[in-house]
Amino acid sequence: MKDVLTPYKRRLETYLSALPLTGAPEKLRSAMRYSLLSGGKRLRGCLTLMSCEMAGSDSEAALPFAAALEMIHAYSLIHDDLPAMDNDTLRRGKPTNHVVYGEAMAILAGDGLLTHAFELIASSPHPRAFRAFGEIARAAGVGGMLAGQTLDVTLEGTQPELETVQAIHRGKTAALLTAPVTAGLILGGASEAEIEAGRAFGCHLGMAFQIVDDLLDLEGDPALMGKTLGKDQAEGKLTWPACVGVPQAKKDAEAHTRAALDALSCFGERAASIRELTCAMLRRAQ
Ligand code: GRG
Repeated sequence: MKDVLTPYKRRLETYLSALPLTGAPEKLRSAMRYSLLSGGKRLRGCLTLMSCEMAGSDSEAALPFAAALEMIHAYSLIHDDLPAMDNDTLRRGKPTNHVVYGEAMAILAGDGLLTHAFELIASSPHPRAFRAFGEIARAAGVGGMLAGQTLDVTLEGTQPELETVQAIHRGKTAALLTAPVTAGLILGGASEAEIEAGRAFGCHLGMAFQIVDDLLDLEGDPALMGKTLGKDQAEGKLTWPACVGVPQAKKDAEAHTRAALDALSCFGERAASIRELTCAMLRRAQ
């Protein structure tokens, strides 16, 4: 996964570290930068750039959108780690935002990253910026990531049903892995049929990604994952393996990966890097 992501990740890291976060008081700026620049695979940002290129365009103008998706992702992780949510103290191998800056500042840092993401893309002069903006806002919003998270926190401890877990994974995870693809394709000038193929791809990729995440919580290496593992089971989280068992969950992750690859067929050779990434994501250990 590292090899295919490295050139995109490098450009993204440079762009993110140089963001001025204009107007933010020093404490808020520091808390925002702490989580934004704490590593991570940068999948959402890289997928934005790669999808723009898959549409046949240069990805430079997609950089603010890639950065915005990483900012929204960082916000979701900060809030997800809060005592009122998952109450985690370790993320990407480092103390979580609220452990370092306190709960109030962590909430503000999350809010700051979310709103600044939209400030950033609102200033893009790209002719299709507004449509890409909509894709990202819907994915992060009440019918996307927040819907999944709401089900996740309200149904914790209930009997796992596959349909419910599907809805949680689709909202909580797949939405924010689909938006980079559709936004990148829109910015790159893809056709409507290609954008819809990208949507199907992103949705299957996101499902496979979260099923693997559920499996890693059971079988992964905490040092590689950089967070406390085993909490899903202990806290009665509605996960894929809790519903269907570990062997079937592995088969389902493979099936979603195959469906994701199939959805890319209309892109031919232009999808070579994204295909490689998709296969690597199934085998990931972190
Ligand atoms: C608004 C109060 C409030 C909270 C929002 C929306 C939300 C809380 C949380 C989102 C849910 C969430 C964190 C889903 C998990 C998705 C997931 C598997 C994240 C980890 O992604 P990776 O592995 O992380 O790409 P890295 O560290 O590599 O960036």
